[in-house]
Amino acid sequence: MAGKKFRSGFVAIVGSPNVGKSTLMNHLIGQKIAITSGKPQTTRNQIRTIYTSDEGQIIFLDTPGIHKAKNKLGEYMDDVALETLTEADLVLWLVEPSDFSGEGERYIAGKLKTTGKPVILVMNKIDTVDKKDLPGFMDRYRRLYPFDEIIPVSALRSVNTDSVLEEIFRRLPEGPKYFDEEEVTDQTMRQIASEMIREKALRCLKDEVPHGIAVQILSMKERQRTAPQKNPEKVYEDPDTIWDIEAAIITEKDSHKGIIIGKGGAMLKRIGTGARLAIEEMLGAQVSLKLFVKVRRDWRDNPSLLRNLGYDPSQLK
Ligand SMILES: Nc1nc2c(ncn2[C@@H]2O[C@H](COP(=O)(O)OP(=O)(O)OP(=O)(O)O)[C@@H](O)[C@H]2O)c(=O)[nH]1
Ligand SMILES: [Mg+2]
Repeated sequence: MAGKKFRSGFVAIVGSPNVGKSTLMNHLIGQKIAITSGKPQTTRNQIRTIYTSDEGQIIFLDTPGIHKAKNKLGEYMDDVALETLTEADLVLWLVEPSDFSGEGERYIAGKLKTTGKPVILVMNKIDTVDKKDLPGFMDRYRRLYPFDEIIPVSALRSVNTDSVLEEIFRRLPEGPKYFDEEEVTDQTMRQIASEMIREKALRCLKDEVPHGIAVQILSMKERQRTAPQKNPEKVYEDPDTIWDIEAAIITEKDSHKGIIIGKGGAMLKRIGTGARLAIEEMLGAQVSLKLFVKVRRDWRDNPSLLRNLGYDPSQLK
């Protein structure tokens, strides 16, 4: 009997900010690679992750939420998302369950039309609405665009997410295994560590402060443990290694610097502890994390600072 065809391809995940793109991608690959938060504009760059099974290989391309940009960083983020469409064999367009499709949705639909790529509409967060409203919401979107498929899911509660994988595989061409199956992402440990610090800052800080921050890893080095563990009850995969990480949280305003540090340093400590635990989990080893706060006025509009922080327009095609 002939074996089943191996299918592979690139799948872009696009949509408005905060609809759950990164949550869905992490869930589908079964690992947390992209950071997530309840605040819009969490993802700032394209993040590739790789899902490999007997059936085939999917390279997911998570993107920043498409929005009305207010600064160069925002423009860069929109460009990243739109550029990603050109790389994809298939597009997952994520929306929230509602019958409201506004200006943002029409804009995205227009862009998708020009690519001519197959598009699956994923209606996420269905745990937040009454089931009986879903057919109406889906009909409304069906009229907006000729989707190949519409799939209602809840990424957070793992509802119907397997059918996303099934429907993707049904549409991918026969193809090679582009990456080794142990390979899960294109992100370096340094990038993930930096993002984990930003995630904790996003989650701990309020209002406009988190949008104006960036994280820069100043150094990240491993060394051999020489003294016994101070907290012997904690079990690390690699107990003999300690990672020393120094990172700066960049902010735009002096007033924000004060908020990030907090009373007696309490906020920075909270961000640092949360980030350290997440990085320890990722590295499977003890981490010593030193965090600083630096003010760089208008970094979000400063091309050379943007480049320095990894938001490089010249990397786009
Ligand atoms: N109730 C519910 N919340 C969800 C679901 N999926 C994601 N969320 C939440 O929605 C928020 C945004 O999730 P993200 O994954 O960061 O959204 P995103 O689309 O990647 O956002 P950007 O990167 O800012 O464009 C987080 O608080 C998630 O926990 C879901 O299925 N149900
Ligand atoms: Mg995201």
